Amino acid sequence: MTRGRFLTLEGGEGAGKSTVLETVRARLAECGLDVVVTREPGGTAFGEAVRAIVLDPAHRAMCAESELLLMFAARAQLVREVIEPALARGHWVLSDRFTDASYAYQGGGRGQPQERIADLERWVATLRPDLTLLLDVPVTQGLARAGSRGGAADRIEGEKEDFFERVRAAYRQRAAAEPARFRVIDAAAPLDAVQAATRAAVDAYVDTVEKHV
Ligand code: Z5A
Repeated sequence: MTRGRFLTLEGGEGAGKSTVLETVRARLAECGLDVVVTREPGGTAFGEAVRAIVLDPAHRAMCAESELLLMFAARAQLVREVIEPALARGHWVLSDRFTDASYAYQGGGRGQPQERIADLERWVATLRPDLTLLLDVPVTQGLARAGSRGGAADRIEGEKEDFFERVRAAYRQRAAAEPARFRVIDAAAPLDAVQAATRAAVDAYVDTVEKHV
């Protein structure tokens, strides 16, 4: 059986990942692929419990090291319990965030050294996505969108604008360093244009995979 492929969606606050996730899932299903959708932090009972802890504003005293380790604890569980078994079954896995988010948020945002994150990656989650769609939007625009949804900000959403500027810069650096894996989507555009660009990127990737099987 052919191993499945691993696709991830990344982006800053309010970039539109949750909205576009369904577009990607639907497109893959139209291509006749079995798709498993998941998210980080989360995606397992353990990971969802970790998510509740890391996003809870009551834990404002959480230090950057604890935050980084918790992200990787949830990731280790997700890889073993969900992602690897699904890929082995030949299913395609679509995840709302993965390790790039740790480089962007804990690395760029919190200033954790890249090498420390790379060590954790080598230890618990060597798996690399086959394709990563980065929804890139200017920080003020993304924050305005996220704010318009209403509701209380979680522990990370409550960070200041300069934190999200560093997150965005880290994402863009990663995309520039790995152009074969990343597709950067202009998420500042109207939603129908973002969805069209997303579908085009997914179609092009599925075409290349089909040519090689
Ligand atoms: N995190 C971390 O720090 N380290 C890690 O390793 C990992 C995660 C894995 C939870 O992630 C938090 O965990 C996240 C990073 C951290 N913290 N933050 N901030 P999450 O993905 O669950 O949460 P999120 O980033 O806060 O997602 P979000 O705010 O829900 O953003 P989104 O999913 O990208 O946006 P959306 O809900 O699809 O869209 C926002 C609104 O904008 C909504 O009303 C849409 O209708 C609207 N929208 C979307 N696109 C458009 C366009 N193109 N035009 C106009 N309006 C639009």
